[in-house]
Amino acid sequence: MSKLTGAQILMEMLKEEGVDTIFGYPGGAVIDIYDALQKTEISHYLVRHEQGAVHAADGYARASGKVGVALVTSGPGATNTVTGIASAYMDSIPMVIFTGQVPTKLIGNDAFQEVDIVGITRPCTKHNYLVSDVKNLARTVKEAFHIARSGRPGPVLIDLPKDVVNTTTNYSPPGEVRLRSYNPTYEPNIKQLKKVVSLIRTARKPVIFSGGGVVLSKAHEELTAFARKAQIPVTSTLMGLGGFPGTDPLWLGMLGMHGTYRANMAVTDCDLMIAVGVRFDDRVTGKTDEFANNAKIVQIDIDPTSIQKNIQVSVPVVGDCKISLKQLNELIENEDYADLLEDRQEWLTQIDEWRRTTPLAYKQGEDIIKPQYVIDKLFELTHGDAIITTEVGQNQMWAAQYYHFREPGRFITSGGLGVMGFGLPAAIGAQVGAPGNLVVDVAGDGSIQMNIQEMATAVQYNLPVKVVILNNCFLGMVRQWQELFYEKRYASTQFHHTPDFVKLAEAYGAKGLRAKTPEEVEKVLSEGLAHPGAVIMDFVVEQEECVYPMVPAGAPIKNMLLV
Ligand SMILES: Cc1ncc(C[n+]2csc(CCOP(=O)(O)OP(=O)(O)O)c2C)c(N)n1
Repeated sequence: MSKLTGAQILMEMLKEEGVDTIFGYPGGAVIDIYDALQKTEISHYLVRHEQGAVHAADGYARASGKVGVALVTSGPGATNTVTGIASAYMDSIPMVIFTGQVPTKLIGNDAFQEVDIVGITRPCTKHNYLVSDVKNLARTVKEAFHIARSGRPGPVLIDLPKDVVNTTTNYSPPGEVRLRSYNPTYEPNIKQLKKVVSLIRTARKPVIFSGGGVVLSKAHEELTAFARKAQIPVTSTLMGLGGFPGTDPLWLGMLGMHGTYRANMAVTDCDLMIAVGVRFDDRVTGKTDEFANNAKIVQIDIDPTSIQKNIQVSVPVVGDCKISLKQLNELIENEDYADLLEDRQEWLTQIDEWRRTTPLAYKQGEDIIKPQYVIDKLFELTHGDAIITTEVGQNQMWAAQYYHFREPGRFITSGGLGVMGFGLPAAIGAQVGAPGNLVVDVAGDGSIQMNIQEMATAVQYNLPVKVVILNNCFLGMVRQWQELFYEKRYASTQFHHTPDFVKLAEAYGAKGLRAKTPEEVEKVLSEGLAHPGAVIMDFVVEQEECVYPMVPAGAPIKNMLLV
């Protein structure tokens, strides 16, 4: 057993947990931690705002499959992380956030840069800790990583008072974590799965509804095999994109407020819904009384508290998505579904008809760039191989609708909280977590200005992230609501001044490009994507374009506005 300071113990534990990357921002309360960190092999990325550190850790976690780690100081450093933590919590992203804290004897005294970050983040972390004794530090770190990555993943925060970090104590690595009240169920109940198999046999109009849980548990291969074997069409949430190939004939497109016509109609009409790794968010269900109300609903999820929370289900299955789908595949392997596939033909034909009725149509004229066209071209030029992060608003929906994701970890978006300013720092994290990949942030001119300062981080670390701004001079998504539901009263959604993004890119040391006409789109994209460093591409697009289809908030999802 050796004697180490709290800061040194923290470094030992980070190594033990396999951490090689941290995103952070220093301050007085964490200066000793930074001093210890400097002496390790762990890479630290100095961001320009603590919110950026947490979104970067989020993007890193999603692109790499590892736990994202952020380190910030006390007080304002800590409060600046809250949006990022809440976003990761809503999207179930594994993350550990270390915050500095004033010395234990000053806690509660309104000391300089003191804030009760444990209290503030209690409702938006999976768990959080204030370490008040250095002897508990190693075990706390071990538990935090275990909780963050196991079961339904999520962010865990550890608050570290300055004296705890400075005090010396005996250190030996803690053993296995055992938490009495926390034992996630990974293995599904086989009887429940057998019920699912028999429901598939009797169903005439089945649908699979896949969510972020499929992406997080990397169950995409199992899901694809399952859907193909049972010939069941698949739709997904925004977070579920990439869990099933967006180019497969069984793919219905996304469900919900901006879902495709065929997905929303199929779910309204289905007689069996197999929901995997979803929580039935209101953006997806619309009016819950009319959501798949002719269907038997199966819900497979690792988190028992999300089952039955918003929607009544017939067959609950608590378990890991990947393990559950693997077992379902084994069960249906022995089923003879040949006759059943014939019965399905009518359903699949109906879906094909819906597919033809209303595709995501738009007309690219000669003068003004349509935002959808930019994403179409981006998909074409990258062959669908890029990692796409998004900001929030119309840009996010167009990215979801027109970039056809084939694999998990390729669409990184703030799904649950919907944070403008997420995309650029998340792109930085994704680029670090999946080096060698092309990473593109699809942005609006509003959102990009929320964390634009992170361009400096990208340039400092030679991270070749590409930003595609769909520049409509509006807070487009809010303007769209005002157009459709407030008789075009555009209250505070128009920007009367926008910076010159090309010059801004150059000021940060990045490359800046602009396209003003449809014929410039491909040229700018090709040049920007091929550039070896960070780039901002500013696309001056149709100002009053809307995202369609659209289901008005709270309406049944079959009530779509189509144009
Ligand atoms: C931090 C934050 N503030 C406000 C909102 C509300 N909001 C949602 S979409 C949107 C407009 C986004 O505008 P822009 O980034 O320009 O993208 P566009 O919709 O035009 O593509 C706003 C203000 C939000 N989601 N996040």
